[in-house]
Amino acid sequence: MKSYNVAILGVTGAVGQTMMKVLEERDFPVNSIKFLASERSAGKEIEFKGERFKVEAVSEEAFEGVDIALFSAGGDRSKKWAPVAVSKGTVVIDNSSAFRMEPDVPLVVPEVNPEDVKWHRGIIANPNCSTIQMVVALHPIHKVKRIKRIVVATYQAVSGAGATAISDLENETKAFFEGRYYTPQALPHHIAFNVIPRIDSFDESGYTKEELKMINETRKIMHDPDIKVSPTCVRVPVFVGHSEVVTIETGLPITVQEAKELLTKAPGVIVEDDPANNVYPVPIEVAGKDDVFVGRIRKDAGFENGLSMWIVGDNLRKGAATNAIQIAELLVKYNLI
Ligand code: L14
Repeated sequence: MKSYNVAILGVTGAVGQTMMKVLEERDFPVNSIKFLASERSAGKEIEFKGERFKVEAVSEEAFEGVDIALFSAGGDRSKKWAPVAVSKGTVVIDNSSAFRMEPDVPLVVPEVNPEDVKWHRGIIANPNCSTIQMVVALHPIHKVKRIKRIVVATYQAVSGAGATAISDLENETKAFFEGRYYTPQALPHHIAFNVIPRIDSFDESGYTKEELKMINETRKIMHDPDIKVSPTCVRVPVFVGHSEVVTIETGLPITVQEAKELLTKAPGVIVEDDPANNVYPVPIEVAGKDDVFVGRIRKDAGFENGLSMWIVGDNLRKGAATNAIQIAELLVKYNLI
């Protein structure tokens, strides 16, 4: 079997670490691997498949001979290094928001629009975490019943905002019980025992960039510019796992039974829905898993053809690393590398 030279940029971050784990777990055909990061992290030791590696500082030469590079080092690093990697013949799968809305960059969720990888020109964008888990669950319904409108509120884990946000939640919690106050370093407010209705920065419309990503990326991935999305993105004191309250309005009538059947058959979706026995997904139990979990499926009381549900996914896995590795697997499957 053919195997590939792989690089990970941003390997020391929360998503980079998960990318490494998922490559191992899924036994991606790796011929060689290199771990790249900023000067600051260069020299750190990393273990992959029982072997020790040293993190290298990213440079132009580092991409020589690399078939696939997985990027998760933030938008600025992606803007700087993706064109360099592409000029060396590397295919970049980029987890930042830098290229997602570029018309010549496919934005791919393998359960939804796998064929879009075929028109890549060197860069394939990995969508935003909240968007990925939502479209995995909604696309199977959209295909049959045409979704006209989506109203969504997210409950997003701190790990989406990186290592410093994770330590904010830890340190604030400890400080709280010791009667001290810990000043948040990454998030705009105290997050322990709190919720914050802001993820990423605000724009002049009053929406945050995270919310605008949910609007625009959903349309691009589902190939439907007419879908209306009303998002509110909220940070909650959870370490891993984003949850979403989602209400949809469909063009064709849909029953709860039909929705459950569509979702039970859907790739990458697990229906956990037995309210009488307190069965519905919760982030602590979804963390560490690769599927998207759906529960609380019910007829919506406020829309004519309305359906409401609760969608939970591991933001570091399906929301980032797993989706990126699945894109790499598509490149192999379609013989594109
Ligand atoms: O656009 O702070 O992929 O939780 C997703 C996670 C932006 C930040 C993206 C967070 C990011 C977000």
